[in-house]
Amino acid sequence: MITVYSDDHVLHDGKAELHDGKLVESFEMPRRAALVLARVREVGLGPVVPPDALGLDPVRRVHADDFVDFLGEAWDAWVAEHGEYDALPFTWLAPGMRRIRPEHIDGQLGYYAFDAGTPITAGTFRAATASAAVAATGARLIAEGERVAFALCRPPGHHAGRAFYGGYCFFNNAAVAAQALRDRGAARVAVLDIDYHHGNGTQDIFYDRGDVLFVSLHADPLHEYPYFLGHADETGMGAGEGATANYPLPFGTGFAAWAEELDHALRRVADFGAEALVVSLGVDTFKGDPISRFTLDSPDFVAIGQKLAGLRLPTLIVMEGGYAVEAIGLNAVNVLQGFEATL
Ligand code: SP5
Ligand code: ZN
Repeated sequence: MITVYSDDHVLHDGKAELHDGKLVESFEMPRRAALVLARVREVGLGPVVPPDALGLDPVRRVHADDFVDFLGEAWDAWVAEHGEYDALPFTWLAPGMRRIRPEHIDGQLGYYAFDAGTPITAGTFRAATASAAVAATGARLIAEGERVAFALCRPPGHHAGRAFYGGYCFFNNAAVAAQALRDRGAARVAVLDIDYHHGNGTQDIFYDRGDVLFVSLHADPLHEYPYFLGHADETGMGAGEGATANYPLPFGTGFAAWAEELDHALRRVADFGAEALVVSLGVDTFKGDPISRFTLDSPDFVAIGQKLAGLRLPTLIVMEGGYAVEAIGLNAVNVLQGFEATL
């Protein structure tokens, strides 16, 4: 299996996030991708290739121009106002306020962000652009005939919507890949999101589209971040009616119950008639994850890979979350090895 990877991810290195009322060290850190890459090499998964030089073209296919431009300019605007310390928003729109884009950077951060856990740093824009290119390059490999590929994206993407960022995500790598597959001729594409958290950004991007199915298994938003999307009654709108499916699950969900829901989700993907599959792979469903409350164990990730391969679709696996850093390489690559063993 080919892995697409860029060293540029290290340029995004947030210092802190607001967590339980305190500013704590960011859970999302460069070591995550380094350890996944190290495990890819350790098991001899296959070649590791750099992304194509794509710039922002694949990003602009799924994100609003003003949002992309904002991320490109935010760091300089922030530094001019406050100096070289990570940019975090402190205020947001409440209902009844007006969605007019502020001219001050502090207001713009609240306008485009939806949490206080996603710092913008000096290299964030370059890292996020490279991460999206990793996903788009993976999509090209699939479109050119690879049965499966791994996009080792960092920063992750599934919380980033058409015109918002948050949840450690800036550009939506999985959405970029799904759109790239559409643009390269796949009539119908499915995105299956198995990160612990709901992929609210991906759902936002494809909610009114019938050509891209979004299916997600995640902790129930009544109890877990991102709280305001991911309920079972969200099924799409307009041309996209019926092309979104959410499977919210309770705290404490273990592999047996989780896998049963995965089987339902896989059936949805098969019934949709997708020509290609994008998997948003978060391994924050792991029992040792510091911010999550499912109890999957490392060998379970092999079984997940086997189940994914059972769809027999050209598949791009895109890295999302996973914060038990010492186990992230084992868990993520277990999925890839399980997939490959089933080919
Ligand atoms: C890509 C991805 O996995 N993003 C996740 C972002 C989660 N950020 C907020 C986490 C809040 C966790 N709250 C746990 C409360 C424990 N006391
Ligand atoms: Zn997550």
